[in-house]
Amino acid sequence: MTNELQRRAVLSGAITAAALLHGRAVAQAGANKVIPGSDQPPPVPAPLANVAKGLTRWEDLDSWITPNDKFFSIAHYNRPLIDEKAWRLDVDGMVAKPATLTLNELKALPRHEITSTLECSGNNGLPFLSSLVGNAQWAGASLAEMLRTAQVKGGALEVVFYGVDQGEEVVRKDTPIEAKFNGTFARSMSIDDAMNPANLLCYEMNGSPLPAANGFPVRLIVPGWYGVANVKWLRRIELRDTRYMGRFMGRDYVTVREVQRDGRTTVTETSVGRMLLKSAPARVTLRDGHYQIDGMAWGPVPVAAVEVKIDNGPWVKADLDDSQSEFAWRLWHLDWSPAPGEHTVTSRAIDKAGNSQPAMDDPSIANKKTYWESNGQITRHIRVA
Ligand SMILES: Nc1nc2c(c(=O)[nH]1)N[C@H]1C(S)=C(S)[C@@H](COP(=O)(O)O)O[C@H]1N2
Ligand SMILES: [Mo]
Repeated sequence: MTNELQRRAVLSGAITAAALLHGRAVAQAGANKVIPGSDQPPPVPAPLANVAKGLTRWEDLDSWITPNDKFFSIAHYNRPLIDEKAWRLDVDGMVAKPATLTLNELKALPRHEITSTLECSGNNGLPFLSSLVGNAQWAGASLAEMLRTAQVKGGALEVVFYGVDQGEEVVRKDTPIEAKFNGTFARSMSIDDAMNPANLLCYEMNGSPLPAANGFPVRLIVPGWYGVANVKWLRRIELRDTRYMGRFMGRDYVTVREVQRDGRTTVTETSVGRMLLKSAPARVTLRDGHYQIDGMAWGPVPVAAVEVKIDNGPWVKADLDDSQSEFAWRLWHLDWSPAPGEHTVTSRAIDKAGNSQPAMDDPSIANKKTYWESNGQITRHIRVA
């Protein structure tokens, strides 16, 4: 965290003293030796290199707040560069008071801040998709207040959020009824979900205007939901009385799982929505002969505990940082005295209700046919000299 950011964080009171202390611990860690995992992911294959960018090594995710220059970005179509003076946000459809807002008008609305963790639901779903997660302090206008001002009409069912970015889509490809069209990145939510007071029409990330890659000038922040719900380069908010079934609701980011029902195997196909309970061992450091494992844990509800398994040993409780905020990840640490050689380090998060992050062979992971929502336990490989 930069000094400027720390100063702002202190001023805004949004980051706890413990988090700053941790920041200091990391800053002092210059003398620490980071032992990089011997399991670094392969590079993102060329056709996807523009889709997934800025994948930070787990070892470099070493602070509670992920700085903007270390934050990953995902773009399924183009990466628009928007002129903030020309930018407008339309609020229309089933509302009594449709509106078009400029950036200054949006910024003039009451400002809200939230620190929340954003994870791409593809994270850890494929070998090259790794560390697609970060934690930032977001600021913007309240979506719920905006919707109340627009006066949603009775009978409205969903809110659709459209980005500026577009690309060619094909339905029934290579058949006589193939249809091509120009698709727009969009996601929908129920009105209930959209009215969550935590949701932001966000224009600021860690005290700076949103970077272009993360949605400049305005994006949606939906704390507790997977990345895909957090529409960037926001252009339009539409209220509808029918379900929106665009690519990112109905065809892509659809998790297919085999489930047992009455002794038979059936399949569920569900749109990626709320984040799942997850944790990761991020790095191992060596200082004055002492090893420490650092990681983070996050989920749809606050994480209550993290346990770590070394090789095939027992699960051991890690120390949780008290850098907490309802929707933000928690940092955790474990002292370690390894023998020289190759080791595995596995972590699992546990929530307040006692639910545990599933093992990779748990049916919820093993019987999943698509790669999204891969919240199975992550095992890192570490070679100790
Ligand atoms: N307009 C638009 N919004 C988008 C996307 C996109 O391609 N276009 N990708 C989504 C996905 S899949 C993720 S994981 C998050 C990533 O947010 P970030 O790029 O700020 O890290 O943005 C979401 N919002
Ligand atoms: Mo994503």
